[in-house]
Amino acid sequence: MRNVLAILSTLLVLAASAARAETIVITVNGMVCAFCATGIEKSFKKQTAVAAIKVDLESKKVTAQTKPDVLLADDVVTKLITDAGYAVVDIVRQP
Ligand SMILES: [Cu+2]
Repeated sequence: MRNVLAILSTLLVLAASAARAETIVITVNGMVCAFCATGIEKSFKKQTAVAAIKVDLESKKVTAQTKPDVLLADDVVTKLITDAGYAVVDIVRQP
């Protein structure tokens, strides 16, 4: 019984420490055309943490999907957008 409890608690700790993939929704000001979208997509795709990237000009939203166990920090996201010439309005993370 003691062994079972030990195994169960180990499993719980492992599950809690494994970082899941995240969806990061970034609201961006200044994107107006397909070239803006492509430029942003390219700079995000260069990041090893990014699994997928989608730019929606109408809603001004850039949606980045991260890989599991890697972090794409807010300051990195902000730098990618500002270096491309646009302004970050908001960053929302979804599990
Ligand atoms: Cu443009």
